[in-house]
Amino acid sequence: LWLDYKPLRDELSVSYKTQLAALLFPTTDGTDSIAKQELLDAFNGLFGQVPEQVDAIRQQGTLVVGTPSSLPAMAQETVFSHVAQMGPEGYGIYTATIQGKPATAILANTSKGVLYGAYAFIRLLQRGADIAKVDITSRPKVNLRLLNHWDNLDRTVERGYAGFSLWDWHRLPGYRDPRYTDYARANASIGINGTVLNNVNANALVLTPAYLEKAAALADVFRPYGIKVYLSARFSAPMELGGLPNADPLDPNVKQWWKEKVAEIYRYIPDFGGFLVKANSEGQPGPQNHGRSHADGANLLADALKPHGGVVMWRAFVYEDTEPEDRAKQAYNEFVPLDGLFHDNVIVQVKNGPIDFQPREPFHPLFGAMPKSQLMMEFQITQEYLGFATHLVYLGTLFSETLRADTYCNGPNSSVARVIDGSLTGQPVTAIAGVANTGTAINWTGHPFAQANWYAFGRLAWDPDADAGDIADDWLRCTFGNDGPLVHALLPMMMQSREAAVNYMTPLGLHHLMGWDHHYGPGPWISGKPRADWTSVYYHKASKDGIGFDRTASGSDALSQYFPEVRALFENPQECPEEYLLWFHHLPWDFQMRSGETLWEALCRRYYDGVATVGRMQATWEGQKGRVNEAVFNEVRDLLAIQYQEAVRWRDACVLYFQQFSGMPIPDGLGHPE
Ligand code: GCW
Repeated sequence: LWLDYKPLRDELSVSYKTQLAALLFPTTDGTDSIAKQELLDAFNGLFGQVPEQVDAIRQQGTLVVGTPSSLPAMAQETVFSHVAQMGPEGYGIYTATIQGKPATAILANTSKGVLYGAYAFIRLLQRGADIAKVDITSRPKVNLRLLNHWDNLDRTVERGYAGFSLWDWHRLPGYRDPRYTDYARANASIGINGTVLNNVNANALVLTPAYLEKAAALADVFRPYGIKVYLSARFSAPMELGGLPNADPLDPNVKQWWKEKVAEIYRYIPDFGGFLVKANSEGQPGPQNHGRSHADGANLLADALKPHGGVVMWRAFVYEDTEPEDRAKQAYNEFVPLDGLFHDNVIVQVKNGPIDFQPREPFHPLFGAMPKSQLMMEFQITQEYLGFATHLVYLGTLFSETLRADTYCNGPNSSVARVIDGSLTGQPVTAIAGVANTGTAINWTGHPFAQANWYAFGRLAWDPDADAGDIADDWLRCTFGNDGPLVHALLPMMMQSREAAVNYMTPLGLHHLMGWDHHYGPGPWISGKPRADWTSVYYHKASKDGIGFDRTASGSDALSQYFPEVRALFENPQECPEEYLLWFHHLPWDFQMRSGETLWEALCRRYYDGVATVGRMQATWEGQKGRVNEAVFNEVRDLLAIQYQEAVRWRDACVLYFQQFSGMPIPDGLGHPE
């Protein structure tokens, strides 16, 4: 992963050897010890020197690491005044004078902060930064930064493309695979502090003692890395496990069952984080089965967790059993009326967009629309709709696009990031989750570049305003060594990759064109399934008269769920940003685009551009031969070749399918179908 401490250039090594000759780092617990070992390993790998461990600052080249309580003799020094701004997880890295001598310091309030600071410092070294003048104070803007594993108890992973589940339930709790430690280390290095172990399509068995004991073993491994364990709870568990006749959230026996179950969980896992729940969605049981609301259901579990300090993450990814009028409206319709009814340890977990992790969606209208409730973000790191672990698609840009989108819920500058980090609403619990892309694959994520998506998620969870390009730059340097020309070539490739995928799959705001059920290749022709909203024709609505989903007042009016400024942005097809055009509008094939092209021409051009970009990505990668490990080079080269073929297939399938309605020729000069 990005923690491969490859030797740096000689000049850098020489200066780091002098600047970091000694280490003053009194350890107080397991977390501190991990931080110290990580620093020693990194120094050894990066510049081949293990610092002398000292208990007083020397004249030159001392790195001081700790907290006011682990370094009491220094706590009055000026540099320690920064600690007040760091909170429980933040850290600072400074070039400072301590006890009258020059030093470098990594400071925090807690050993967890020290661990994060150590990883941040290592990152500086991996980048070859000048550490003679460092002044960094950083604290996470979001409290709970979680991975959601859609891992089943039989080790299959729903929408997982990187092998089987990392959790070897069969051999747990007795055998603790060293990979659990590696997993924790990787997550801690990017600030992830929680993990939901099992699939939201939950098996109630995970709540039985046999599995709780196994989950507790994982929690023990993760704890010193600052990572808490959470579980997905099946709402009907009181019936399945407890033999109760129903799971009605207002039934005293059901309440009692959850209360006891939660107390039992905390006996196994004293710092258990809480539950994630998918209820009344895609066939999962929930409070509506008993005539109750999502708020009743969430509060039932929240009340049971409350005395122990746990939270409930209640998903807003719901859609009705009946045929929807527009699925994009369902979550908002069901949840907005419940605003203010959720107890204070409930967070409503909202997907980034209103449909389902498509290559591009506008932000979900729930962000900003429930000011009296706590809302959190759910991104999908695993590439369910973005070419699995076969296509190279950097998602930092996708995540960032949503986080930066302005909801206007409090006037301008009310970005989605400001909603979920609590700065607009003041919500005390803030959280962000990413559906994990990890598995037993030897490189963790299947595609070597899919590691960057895990990495980018963690970094953006810590700081939703961070720049996706800077993050990719860090990832490249940490992963492939601090190789300037390589970064110069690969950074633009990564930054264009998501737009390329949008273009060869679903350009101009199209969505849900993928093949039935597997969600991999193209399937714009998909129709006649059990639900209309599980088809493609429902979403693109292509016919002789045009293409696109009218979500304005003349159509489903989903647009009215947004604040007026956002509505104004999208309402008029002449002004609507082209990336969202067919998301909100149904337009004739000869509609005039701002470029002067017809809609049909623009659509074709995007499809052809998408393919051409993948061709350029292949050429860029070829240029890195000899600069990256040969096995990784070959794997990425071969995967890009598959991606190219499949981009062609997406393009040709979609263009030819839509052409039967447009009846227009493929414009000249776009290239030829292969
Ligand atoms: O994206 C869809 C997936 C389902 C998933 C569901 C959800 C876990 O196709 O596999 O189920 O969303 O998010 O609940």
